[in-house]
Order: sequence, then C-alpha cells, then structure tokens
Amino acid sequence: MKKIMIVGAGGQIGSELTVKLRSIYGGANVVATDIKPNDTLGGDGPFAVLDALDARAYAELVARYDVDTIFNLVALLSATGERDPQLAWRVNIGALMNSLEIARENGCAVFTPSSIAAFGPDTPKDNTPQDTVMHPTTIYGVCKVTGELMSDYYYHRFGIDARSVRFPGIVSNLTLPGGGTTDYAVEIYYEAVKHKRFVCPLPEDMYMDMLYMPDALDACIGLMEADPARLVHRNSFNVTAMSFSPEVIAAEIRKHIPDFVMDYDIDPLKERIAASWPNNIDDTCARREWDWNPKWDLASMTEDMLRVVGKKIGAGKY
Ligand code: AKB
Repeated sequence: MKKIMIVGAGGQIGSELTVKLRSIYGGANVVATDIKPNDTLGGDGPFAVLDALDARAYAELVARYDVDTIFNLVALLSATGERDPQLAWRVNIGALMNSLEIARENGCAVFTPSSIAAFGPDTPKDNTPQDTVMHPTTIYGVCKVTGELMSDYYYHRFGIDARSVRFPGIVSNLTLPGGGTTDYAVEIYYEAVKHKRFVCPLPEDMYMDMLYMPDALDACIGLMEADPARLVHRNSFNVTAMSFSPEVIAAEIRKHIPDFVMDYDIDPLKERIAASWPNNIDDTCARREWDWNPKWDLASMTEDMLRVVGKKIGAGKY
C-alpha cells in the first residue's frame, strides 16, 4: 500500500482508519472521501467529498491521486437496511461494484468489509466455521455475501487483489455507529457514564461476536499487508475477539459502576436480526493465514471505553 483511498471515511471505522493509515503511510498518501463534508478528515491529509455511486467522480479521484489501494467502507447497516431494502442494495452494491470496476481499470487492491451478517439462521451458531452455509435473511447480509462472491470473482477473473474480513460488532469511542444491530454495545458505555442506566433493545441472553476498534483497524491493515502466497481464503475471513450478551457486558460495567442499571425494551427488528447471526465464530483461518491476533477482551475494552468516554463527556471518574 503506497497511495490509499478510503471511501466512506466519515463513518465509525473510516474516521479511525484514516488516522491510523496516515500514521503509518504518511498523511499525503491517504485520501479520505465521504459523501458529506468533514471538518476533521482533511486535517493531516487530503479529503474530498465523494458520492461512491458516482463512478466518474470516483474514478477521477483515483486517477488524480494515483491510488493503488481502496478501502470501500460505504454501507447501510443491518437495521437501517431492513427499513429500506431497495436503498440498501443500491448503496451497498453500487459502491462495491464501482470500487471493483475502478480497481480493475487502475490495478488497485480493494478491501471491502464483510460481516457476521453474511451468516443466517441455518449456519452453525457456535464456533461458526470459516467455510459454511451462508443464507442470510437481511438485505445487509445478502449484500455482504454478494460482496464476498464478487470480490472473489474479480480476483479469479481479473486478478484484482480483493480481500476482506467478516467484522462482528465493533465497539469504539470516536464516531458512533448508526443503524446496526450491534450498536447497543457502544451505546451502553455512553449511557452508563452519563446516566448509570441503559435501556437495551436486545434480549439479555443474545450472544454476538465483538471487536474493539484498535483490533478492527489491525485486521484491515494486517490483511492488506499479508503475504498473498499464504492466503488460502480471500473474501472473507472470520475475525473476532470476544462474544458476549447484554447481561454479560452489563455485569462487566458493574465492576466499575456498581449501581449501573439495565432495563430491557426489546426492538423486534433487531431481535430478529441478531437471532439469525452466530453466537460466536471461529477465526482460526485468519490466525493461520495472516497472523490475526486480537489484543482486547471484554474486561480490558470495558476499562478503556469507560475511561475514554468519561473523559470525552466530562464525567470525571464516571
Ligand atoms: C451491524 O450490526 O449491522 C453491523 C455488523 C455486525 O455488520 N455492526
């Protein structure tokens, strides 16, 4: 990776990936783009407003900056997608296809995240294998499976260096996620710090995989820097660091805020989506093929999240 472009850089992952990539490859070598103007992304490197569905403008920027690696982070997430499936398909697949085509025309590598949403209710729920049944029941999941298949197609058919990981929920403290089913695992920390109370939209025993953002960033960069000769898989690798349910994360928060209270007001859409996803996935292939090795677990992440969120919203020691 020498000249990188991030498409959808204003989102939860992009806002932190931009900073991390610039710290490694140099600010001038990482072009951040987003559909909306952004005050922070232009600070230490180039920023451009780009609608990823505008293929001409997208291609023009790739050529102008002589880009060799694209991180395509544009997506409507699972819950938002269910509210407008046609829009989700148009945006998620439109950005994917433009990224792959522009990569083909310009000889770029491409990273497009997949998700645990690529799995469905008939996938083995525990220790979900890398290669298994994939019949998602959300439009977001359908887009992710399509993304995996198209990325592998472009690799085999055109030699495009397309790679991806299946992200679980990502917990972070810079930019809030929006429209996802796993968002509760971020919101809970803000509410715990602000009000010592959280109303959870998912049942107490709903297990899902999660990653803390520093590990998610390492996954993006580690995979794109991996020796291609070692990659048996490409699109897409299971990656995870922990699996917990709402009652488990609440208990962890109570170790720091003993009077933290959790109430439940179940969102039937999010419940249905979460119930169709695995409880925990097996990331052995990522560990074997490109040395994936997450550093954060629930205890260390919780300590860090409460510290950073506390500082951010001026709550002192919670
Ligand atoms: C979502 O909840 O939709 C995302 C995901 C798991 O891909 N965070």
